[in-house]
Amino acid sequence: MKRHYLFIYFLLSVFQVLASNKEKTVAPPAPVLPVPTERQLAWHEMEQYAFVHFTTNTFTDKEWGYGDESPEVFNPSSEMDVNQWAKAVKDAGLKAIVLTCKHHDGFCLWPSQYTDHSVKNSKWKNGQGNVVKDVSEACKKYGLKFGVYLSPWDRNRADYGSPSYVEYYRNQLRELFTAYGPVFEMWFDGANGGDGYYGGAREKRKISGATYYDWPKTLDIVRKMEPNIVFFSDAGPDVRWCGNESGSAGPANWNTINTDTIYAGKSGISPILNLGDEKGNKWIPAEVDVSIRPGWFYHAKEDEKVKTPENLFEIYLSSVGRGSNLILNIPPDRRGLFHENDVKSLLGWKKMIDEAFKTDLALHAEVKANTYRGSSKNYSAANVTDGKKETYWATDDNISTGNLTIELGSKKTVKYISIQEYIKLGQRVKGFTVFVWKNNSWAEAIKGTTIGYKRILKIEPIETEKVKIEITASKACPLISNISVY
Ligand code: FUL
Repeated sequence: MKRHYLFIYFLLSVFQVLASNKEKTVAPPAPVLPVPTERQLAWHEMEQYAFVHFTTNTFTDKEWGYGDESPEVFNPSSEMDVNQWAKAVKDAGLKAIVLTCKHHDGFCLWPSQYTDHSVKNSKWKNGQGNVVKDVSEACKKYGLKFGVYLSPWDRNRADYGSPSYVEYYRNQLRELFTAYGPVFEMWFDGANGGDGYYGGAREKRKISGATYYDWPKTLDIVRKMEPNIVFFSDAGPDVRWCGNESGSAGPANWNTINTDTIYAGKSGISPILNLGDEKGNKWIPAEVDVSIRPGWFYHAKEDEKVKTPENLFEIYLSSVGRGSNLILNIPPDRRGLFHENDVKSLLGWKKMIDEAFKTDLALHAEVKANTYRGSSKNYSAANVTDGKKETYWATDDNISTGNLTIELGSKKTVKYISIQEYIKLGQRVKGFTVFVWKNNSWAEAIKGTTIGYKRILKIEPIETEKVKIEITASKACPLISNISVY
């Protein structure tokens, strides 16, 4: 009897060795270039964060200060509380705050040693306050990341347009990055409107955006201080603008663009930035910037124009739901607080997201694929519902289509489907269709093009027991890391 057991044990061990050898023999897919860097991957996973626009404009009721504002006008009340901002941001499920440390008017929210045009000459806290320090500390307290917006265009500086201004700008970056880090993202605004105060000159100045700032050198200085930072600007180098300020990434959204094409066609770049470029040679994903109000800065007259939770939910679907990150601006008011209406909308929005995506009906559900790479379980269908981001379903190299059927166990109401590609090895999928099981056959629910980091599809609500995702076109063998059904 004992020998019998030993023999079975022996057979099982042999089988296990053979099976594990078999897994090892199936090579992983080769990357489809370009692929994201580690810091870009970390950025993708953040999905959404807050923008905060605050400066003298808040007190002069402007969107773009001319640069001649007296620092004295910056005077939030004693109620000012950056922890209220951070708490609202955290409660809304946002992961960071990017602060306008200096907007186009040149006023600095920290007491920079390189200018008098800052909080140190404001009435606020008798010139002893420091908004940048306070916000970076509040972020740490609430477990949020901190980001810096420092407008390259400066309508206050007399030397704007000459080389000394570029040195001034770099000195300010050194100040900010040594005192208030870590900084996850640096936001370089592309606006260069021309006219301004410029130390009293009150004239129009034109610079060449491509050469004046000598960006490679500036980025190098910052990267040395903050190696993991991502740089946002119209065209990267880490993150690109989505081409509009209305809250929507492209219906097809490639994380890749070809920067040569962008600079060549400067005037018509918005569509390229919005859609990306399937043949792009650089990984530069899109960020969607939009304000919760019509303006970027607080204006009392817009108190009743705050976007509703429903508006924000639609924006979420057309940004995060299209594989972009969302940066949502919430401008503090003259008290130095997020206005009640804004906080109410934020929380209402969070509630809608929580309700819509509360239960992933596909988590650990049974999945079947019509094909999978080398018949190896390393690449099998079960990887898309195991809740792990490092596992994925893949096909053989010569196969660029395939389908995955998710069994929900019983009839469930389905409203949303979320699909994620394993982007570490490049963005691949060019076309897909979602089907639902209806009246004993497959009915098309929705069609799409790109997937990328995440694609959330809203479908006509249906009671169904299974959902099928058909990949209809892909640059190379498709790699799907996750499918969720809600
Ligand atoms: C634009 C700026 O001109 C606006 O004032 C705002 O800061 C927005 C985020 O970017 O280019």
